[in-house]
Amino acid sequence: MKIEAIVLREIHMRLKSPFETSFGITHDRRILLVEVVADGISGWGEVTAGESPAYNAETTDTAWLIISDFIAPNLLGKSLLTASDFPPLVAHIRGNEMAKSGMENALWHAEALIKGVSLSKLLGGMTDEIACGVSLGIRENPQSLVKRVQEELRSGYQRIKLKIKPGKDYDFVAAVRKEFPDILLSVDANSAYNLDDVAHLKTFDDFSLLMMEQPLSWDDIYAHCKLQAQVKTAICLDECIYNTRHALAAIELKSCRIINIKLGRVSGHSEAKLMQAACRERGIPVWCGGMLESGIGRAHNIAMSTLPGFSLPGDVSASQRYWNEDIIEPAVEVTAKGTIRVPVSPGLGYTVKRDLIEKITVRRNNWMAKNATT
Ligand code: OSB
Ligand code: MG
Repeated sequence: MKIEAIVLREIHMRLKSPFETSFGITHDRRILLVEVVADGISGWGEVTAGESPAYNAETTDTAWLIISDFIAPNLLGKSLLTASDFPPLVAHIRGNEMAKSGMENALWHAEALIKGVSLSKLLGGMTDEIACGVSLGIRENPQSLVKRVQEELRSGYQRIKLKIKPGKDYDFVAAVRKEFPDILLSVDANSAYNLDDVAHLKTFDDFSLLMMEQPLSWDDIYAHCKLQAQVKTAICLDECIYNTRHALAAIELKSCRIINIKLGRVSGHSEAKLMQAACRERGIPVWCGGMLESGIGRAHNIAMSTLPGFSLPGDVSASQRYWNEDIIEPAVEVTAKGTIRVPVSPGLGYTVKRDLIEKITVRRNNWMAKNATT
């Protein structure tokens, strides 16, 4: 794959309804899309950084800078045998996983198109449909949350995850559990608690939760081992795990019993593949997290979720839960039994709506190799 051109775009998309987590409320997404042209073929990737450095250290703007100053100029004009040749090219850049992931995943998409296979197949995916759950933002009161849960269950979703924060936790989960005693239910605190809250966090053992996601500090694997030893509920790590070394440390310390893999957080498909394999070998289930992605990031998540380690329903759900109009065609749809059918056509299996993307692009950077054909 000869890298002939790279286009970095920022698009703006308004969420159908605001999404509240313990670290803030998101109304509008500022999303970076990476387009890589290799051998005349365009591959697309999405940078999943947030607008502020609240989930992790990256933001839309830091990723713009890292890609523009360090990643794109370094990649342009190079010839890669496969997308998995990309990580060594950016190994000298510390952190900035989401910036790297946007570029790496665009290369995987291009490679799948060039080879004429689906991205799922190229990655080594094994299934033709994936199990879906939803992540529900923090609500005003327990009753309105129960109503939302009811709606999502009617749509077929197989697992409900509730966002929680101090003061909006126990009563909300209790109300949902009382109404739906048998559903797969989990909670996600996005690092809103600390070890002084152990007694409080223990009370969640009442609810037979599938898991409690990232209750403690975003960078503290050790604190989670102290907590996991004292609660029955399985802890799932999200924010703490950037690479397979972190996953192995967390597993060995018994800091968690489940891991959430997000492509952006782990720097792309190559590392995600390694991580799910390492977890699978050790009997640790993984699932695919979400970052309020556009259709491009969503399609990458679907392909990744077909790898054999992904044994629990993920947070990847229908486009129409987020957007009035998604930037891929068809939009991502969920079946009545709460699954997404994995496309079998080459590449992502969805068409990128270039015209719509142009309309919502607010800035762009282009790199063109000197002797490029396109
Ligand atoms: O922790 O999983 C998270 C959204 C933004 C930042 C962090 C998280 C989330 C979600 C939403 O839970 C998942 C989605 O529906 O995309
Ligand atoms: Mg999470």
